[in-house]
Amino acid sequence: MNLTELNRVATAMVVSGKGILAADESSGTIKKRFDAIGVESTEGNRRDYREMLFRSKEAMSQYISGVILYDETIWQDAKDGTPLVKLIEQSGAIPGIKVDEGTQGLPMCPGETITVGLDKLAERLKKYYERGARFAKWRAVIDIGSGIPSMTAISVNAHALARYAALCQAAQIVPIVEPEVLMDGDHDIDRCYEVTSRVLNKTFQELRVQRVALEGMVLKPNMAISGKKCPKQASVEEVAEKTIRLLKACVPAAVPGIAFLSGGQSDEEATAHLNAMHKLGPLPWGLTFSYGRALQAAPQKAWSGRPENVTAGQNAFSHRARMNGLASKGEWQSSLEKKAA
Ligand code: 5MM
Repeated sequence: MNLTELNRVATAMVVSGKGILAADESSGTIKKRFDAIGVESTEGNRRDYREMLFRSKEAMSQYISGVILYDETIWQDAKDGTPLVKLIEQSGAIPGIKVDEGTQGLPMCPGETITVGLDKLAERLKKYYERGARFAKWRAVIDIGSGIPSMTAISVNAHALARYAALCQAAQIVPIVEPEVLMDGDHDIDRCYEVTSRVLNKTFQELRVQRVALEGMVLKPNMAISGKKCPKQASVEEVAEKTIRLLKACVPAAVPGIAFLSGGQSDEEATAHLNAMHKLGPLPWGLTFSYGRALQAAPQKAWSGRPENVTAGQNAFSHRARMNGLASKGEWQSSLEKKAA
């Protein structure tokens, strides 16, 4: 393992002014997104959509540091025969790959899941590296509800995240470690804080036990935020203050960067929260976005599967990428959104 190189890639992934495009929707998830805009989820349509994003010159060259791909996408070619991975590289962004294989019910723990995909992972990583991937992603899912999460779910998911991260580093691939505490319930921000704190502490404990080099990884956490169904929604300032307090308490400064998931926040909320956190600096790590829905909802709607809408889709993507790029420096203002509308 070349730790200097892993650290170089991890640092580039979280460089100020840029962030990561999470375009790694599995076939089931992209179908849901396409259903919402009335587009059939065929292999060709999935390729055309992602090619549109990766050919968005402004977004990709100025605001996107890396792209997380799904297995199907990393092997796909653009319409003109150029591998999609090459389009990403040519834009200056780093290609990455989601390597988990989704979740399964966790035995003895009703309502909880374990993320799977460790079998043959070393072999898969080797092929992904040869294809151009320089980082990977694995997402653990922790739900908050009555009596959950159990320590069992937190513990086994942290163990799997660390197993994955160690395998990635051995294959010279930077692991994005994503322990997502879902924001689906009616819990308040303090409950999210408490659960996320337990999850992060356990995750870093496992990472240390399994000798993962913290300098060669990126953390992808949720923010400390109210559950979607909570009657009392925390303000932007409260989310920012509690998230930074939480991360400072749990994430060692040796980690080069943190790139948030959006988790179901609206586009503008996700941007406003990241921006507000940067007002609380200086921070010990790079802090940016690794959004899926909060970057793609607008371009998906603008595109709607029509070739004549490609430019509109690219403009919508470039706008969101620029807004989040500014937020990653604390330079975003809501008036910039209104001007664009
Ligand atoms: C883009 O969505 C990713 C893939 O999800 P599935 O494996 O469930 O299809 C997802 O892991 C994503 O990378 C993160 O959750 C962040 O995306 P959001 O939409 O929460 O910003």
